[in-house]
Amino acid sequence: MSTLQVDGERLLGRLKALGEVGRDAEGRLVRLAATDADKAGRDLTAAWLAEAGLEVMVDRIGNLFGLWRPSGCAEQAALMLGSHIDTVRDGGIYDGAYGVLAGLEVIQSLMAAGFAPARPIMLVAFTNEEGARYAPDMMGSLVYAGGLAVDEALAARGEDGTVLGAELARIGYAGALEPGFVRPHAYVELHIEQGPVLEREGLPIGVVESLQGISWRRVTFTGRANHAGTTPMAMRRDAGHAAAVAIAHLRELAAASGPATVATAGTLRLEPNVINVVPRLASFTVDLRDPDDARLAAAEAALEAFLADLAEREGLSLTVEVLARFEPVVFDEAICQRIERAAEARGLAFRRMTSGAGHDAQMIARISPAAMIFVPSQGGISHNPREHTEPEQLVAGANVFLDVVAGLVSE
Ligand code: HGY
Ligand code: MN
Ligand code: MN
Ligand code: MN
Repeated sequence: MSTLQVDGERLLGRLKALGEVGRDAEGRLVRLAATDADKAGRDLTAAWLAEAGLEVMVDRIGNLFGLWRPSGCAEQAALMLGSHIDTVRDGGIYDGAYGVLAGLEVIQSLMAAGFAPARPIMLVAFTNEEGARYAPDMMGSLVYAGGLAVDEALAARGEDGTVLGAELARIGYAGALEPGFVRPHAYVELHIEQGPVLEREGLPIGVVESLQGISWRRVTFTGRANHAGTTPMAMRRDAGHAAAVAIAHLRELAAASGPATVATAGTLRLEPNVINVVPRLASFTVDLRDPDDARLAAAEAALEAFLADLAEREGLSLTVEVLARFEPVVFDEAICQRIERAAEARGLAFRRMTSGAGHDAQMIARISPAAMIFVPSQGGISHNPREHTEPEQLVAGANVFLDVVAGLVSE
């Protein structure tokens, strides 16, 4: 049994404090990437990193780093711990923030225990993991892993008409470091499950060995605005109607694809969006996911065919923009076994699992061995203010994280 322990009170206190940063007038947590709310969250996190004695750095895509490089480190390649502190609109306080703050807690607990790591430890809060303001999601880690050119990412335009690069400069987080400046020795991410499995099986720890494929599209139908009262139904070119038919079809498309396929239309915009005008334009997003890449590709093809046929039948024009496409990822078996041993040593039951949610680990797995640790989500709820994990579960996860990190920097 490990003698190392995190300071649970400090971790839970910081989670609560960061969870209060970025509340809107209705009290909703909205820390979208590169907004003033994100800046406030970054500033608080950076202050904690500095207080802990870490070297604080920012790269060109705004990834925020805290580096612990004790003198005499035999190795150069750092162990990387990470996640994100941006949130969705009206999100919970644990998604992302838990992994970043537990990473800081692990480093400070190792320092307090007089631990001498053989290699540096680099903590990172990646920019725009959620993709709620700029697509694609997991953007900061994707750029860091070389999957997206930094200048292309900085040019990303949000639905609000802003450009990421200008916003990062405005909030003071447009760093000079080239992303990817350190190739990690390994990467470990601690995260809430955001799903129902661990709670349903009464397990405190999830050993995340894989992550499903993700595909995001923006679909736009364009028809003709017309009077709601004078235009006979057969004469309409109603973009809103087509969007409704397409969104309603997603359930059938997912069912036809396979038991694990999920499909979501999370955003919808009508123009001119007036009660007595037939919509000229309808723009909505489709988020498709499946653990099997071939099945995901087949579902994407089925969606595109359905949309084209619908546009034809309705006399509408159609544009489909692919916003993100990430293949399923298999994480590092050796790190997964370390997580299992650490959970066992603390008497914590666990199971192997795949992640339904996207995470920064899926990007960093492109450049280094990576794996994740999950803790339960109450009711499987996330991306929702009711997101919750019990304090003792949060601390247990952080202690397993501590043991895995201690093991990875001991040789
Ligand atoms: O979409 C996702 O799964 C991630 O939270 N960005
Ligand atoms: Mn997350
Ligand atoms: Mn999320
Ligand atoms: Mn995520």
